[in-house]
Amino acid sequence: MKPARPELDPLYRLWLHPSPGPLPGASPTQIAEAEMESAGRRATLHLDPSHTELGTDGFEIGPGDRVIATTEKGLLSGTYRWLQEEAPRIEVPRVALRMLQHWDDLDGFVERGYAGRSLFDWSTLPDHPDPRLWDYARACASVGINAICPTNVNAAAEVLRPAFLHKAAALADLLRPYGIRLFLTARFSAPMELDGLPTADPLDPEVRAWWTHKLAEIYRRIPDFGGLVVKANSEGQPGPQDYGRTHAEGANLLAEALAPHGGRVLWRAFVYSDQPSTDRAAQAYDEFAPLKDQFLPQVQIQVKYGPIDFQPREPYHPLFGTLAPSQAVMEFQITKEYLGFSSHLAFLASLWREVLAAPLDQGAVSGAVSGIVGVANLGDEPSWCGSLFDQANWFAFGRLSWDPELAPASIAEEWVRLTLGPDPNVAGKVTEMLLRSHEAVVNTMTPLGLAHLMGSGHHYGPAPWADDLPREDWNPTYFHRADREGIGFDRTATGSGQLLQYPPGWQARWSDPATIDLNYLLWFHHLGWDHQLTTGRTVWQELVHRYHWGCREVAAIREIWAGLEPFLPRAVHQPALEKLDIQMEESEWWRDACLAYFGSLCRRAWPEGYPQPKKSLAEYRAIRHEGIAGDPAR
Ligand code: GCW
Repeated sequence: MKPARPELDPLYRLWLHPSPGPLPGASPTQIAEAEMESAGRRATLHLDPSHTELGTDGFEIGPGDRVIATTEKGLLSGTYRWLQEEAPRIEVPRVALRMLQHWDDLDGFVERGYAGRSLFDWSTLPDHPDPRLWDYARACASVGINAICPTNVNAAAEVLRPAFLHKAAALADLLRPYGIRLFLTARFSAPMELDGLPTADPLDPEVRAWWTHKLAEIYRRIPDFGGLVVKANSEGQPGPQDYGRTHAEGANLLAEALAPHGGRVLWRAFVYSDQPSTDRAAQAYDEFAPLKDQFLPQVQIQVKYGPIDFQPREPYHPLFGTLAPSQAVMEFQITKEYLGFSSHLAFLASLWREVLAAPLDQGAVSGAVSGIVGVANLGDEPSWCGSLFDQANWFAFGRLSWDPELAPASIAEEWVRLTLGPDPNVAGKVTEMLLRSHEAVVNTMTPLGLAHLMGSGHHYGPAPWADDLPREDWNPTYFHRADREGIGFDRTATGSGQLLQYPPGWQARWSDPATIDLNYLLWFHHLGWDHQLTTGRTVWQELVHRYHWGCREVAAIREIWAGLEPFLPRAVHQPALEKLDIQMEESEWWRDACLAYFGSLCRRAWPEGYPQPKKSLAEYRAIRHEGIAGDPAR
């Protein structure tokens, strides 16, 4: 059920001034005027094509409240930014493609969604778009997002049917004046499913002709269509390997069909073999690195930030910096599938900056990373994101994809000021909460470089003991490799060798357990429980310490928020406090369940000063959950 009047909820407004509402048919300049009108402030807008240094998306905010840009789209971006911060400056995006991808099924279910059902109600399109879509477009545009894909990468072939394209064209028309281009997901077997072709083999002439015609049809309806997003030969999706062809042959099939129209294909590199024999973290690199010279220029390879799967912390994916001359796009997950859904506070700019550091170090975000995409955390709940603090992640995603050098602290400060106001009693404290939050979540779930300890399938809650899934590399036990003697995944040269996929400088940083940043310790190394760390504790003691530290942090963050009650409207303060209460409970559950389990394996003395788990391991193992939000096995 859709909330009747979501706009009446105080969280609906996001970081923005009041909305001017739907503006069908308005030009970007008219939208900018309407936005200023509704904010009650006015700048003068100057379209000046001679300012080529601003590109098509950038702008200058000049003294005397002047916004200057070479395009209307640039003027609108500049207006939104001027409304956020008036100080004179020039802003030009560092990354060309800044895209939200929704994992929304056509029936409204949001895969890994924790904020209700899809914002895209296709039954009302093309004629009666939900007025909320204009507010969605302005929120995206206000943080520099310039592309969206509203359909799930686990794609339905129906997305490419004429009747659906007619609806999609209406959405593209609505988004266009906001400077946002529409992409769609393509199911690789669509020629067979939609038109009965006997094959989807990328080298088959009939298949090639099918895609050529399909793309021509799309561009007739949507002249500025962005392109296609494809998940192929990954987790059961069809793809070129079904016909003995490579990912490059598959991607190039679509690239050729898109080329005459100027579109692009975002081809995902989230692949792992059906018969796991090698380290799962190594597989995407093994598959894609040898193909790097074979992709057509219209292909952008979309790579998750880390080599496994959106874990609370991962080292950056070694495909970044490796794929040239092909282009890489970095994929973030704004929805917190592995970071506590919408009930935990985890400000993700901290995580994203960590994984952007390597490409930034190489001095070339635009070379190593030609685009940044984020899996949206949006749904039809009045708060859009499921909670106040998850709004900060949507904001941070936009800001960081515009400028990957921005410091998490400045993004946090900006969001807090725009969302909660400048009250000095509030601003600094909430900024501090955001900045401490990611590390807290990492430590309550997967400290010391552990990964993928979540409950199977729905990924809710801890299940480090789970070992019964059909694939070895879906099981937490595969990832942590703990037994009586030790814990961790040896990815060094003596182990899986995955570390050798990184450039020498990073190998040096991570190859020695004595010098590695402890945050990546058990990601790359398998160590005995009694191995001594630089902290003065053994591996076992450090694990206990970090789980407890994480929970203390969550408690401290909750306390800060509780203390802000007098300064914030109840309707804003109370729901967020309730979420923090859930986080507190779940963090303790995570800590105690994981320590009960690891403790049962290692059988070492319980470190002094740390309370033992509240329940027995058997009790934690007996906890079952069904009907969890966002679970595709619903
Ligand atoms: O993280 C995993 C999710 C799947 C998702 C997949 C992917 C869309 O559990 O739900 O499928 O990643 O990124 O393709």
